[in-house]
Amino acid sequence: MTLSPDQITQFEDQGYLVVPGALSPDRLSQIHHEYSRLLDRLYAGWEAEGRVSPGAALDFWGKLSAAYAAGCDWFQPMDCSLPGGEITATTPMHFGQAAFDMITDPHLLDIVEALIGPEITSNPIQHIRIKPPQPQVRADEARAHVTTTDWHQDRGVTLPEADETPMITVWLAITEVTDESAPLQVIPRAHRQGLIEHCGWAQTGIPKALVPSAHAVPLPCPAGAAVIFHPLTPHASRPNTSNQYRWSFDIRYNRTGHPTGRSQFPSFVARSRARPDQVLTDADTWREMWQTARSRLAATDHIPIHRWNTTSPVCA
Ligand SMILES: O=C(O)CCC(=O)C(=O)O
Ligand SMILES: [Fe+2]
Repeated sequence: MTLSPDQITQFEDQGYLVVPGALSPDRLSQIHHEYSRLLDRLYAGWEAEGRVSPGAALDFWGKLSAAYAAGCDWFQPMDCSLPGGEITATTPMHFGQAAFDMITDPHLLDIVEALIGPEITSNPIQHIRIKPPQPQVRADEARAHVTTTDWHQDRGVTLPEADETPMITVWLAITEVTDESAPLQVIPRAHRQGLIEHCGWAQTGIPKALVPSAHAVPLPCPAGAAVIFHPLTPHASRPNTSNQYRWSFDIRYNRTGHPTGRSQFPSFVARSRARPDQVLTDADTWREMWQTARSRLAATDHIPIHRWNTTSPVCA
């Protein structure tokens, strides 16, 4: 699957593009299977510790809900990244075969190639997001991976060294996303206006006064769709007012040889015409790269993941 000239023009003009069917039904079922097995293992551990009631009768969603209500965190153990905050030698994370196969899916890479060329690095800024129906979300929940996401540009969550890096975000709907189930929303064409000031609040975000949110467009989409957007496109997510979970991944790619903006985390070459021998094809190596980074980062001072603070007048 590659992009048509019209799709490329839409991306360049509007700063985003929705591509239904970017992930095949097989790919989606591999993801469901891998993460169900992972959650089964996590849940069995919490059950053994007496923190949750027996889960034998619960499906994936039932286990997520029961664990969340019991205060057991599944987000970080399922995330394909280390946290932006404190990292220890045992911070949980997940780098499995299905996640690797999704990131290196040739159909996705064809789409990416149409936008940034054939020398493609898998950028380490990547997350799973699993958003429960809003009434289940704790009032003090601030993580943009579990509750609503504040307005931001992805360039606002990378370090300035990557400001010139050709890079795109690929947001992938694993479940169907409706108008009610926390669709991503974007501001078309705003990527042409450059980097907007952000504040380093609980979530890194653009102050309300600087977001032209009257122009926001929600992007409901079927499972398997990709929303591709420019690093300067302001985006946010709506609350999940449906009674279904909303599950997505957001992964990023940059042109090889340019800074990723989070160099303390490992990146890898996902495609190369110039140096095909450099392409990583092995999920185990990918996992080991993150384990090595975790050991190194657990032993060093915290490295900030963005440039903002809260002392700017716009953050007041
Ligand atoms: O899915 C969300 O809530 C936000 C996603 C996001 O910020 C991103 O994909 O860059
Ligand atoms: Fe984002």
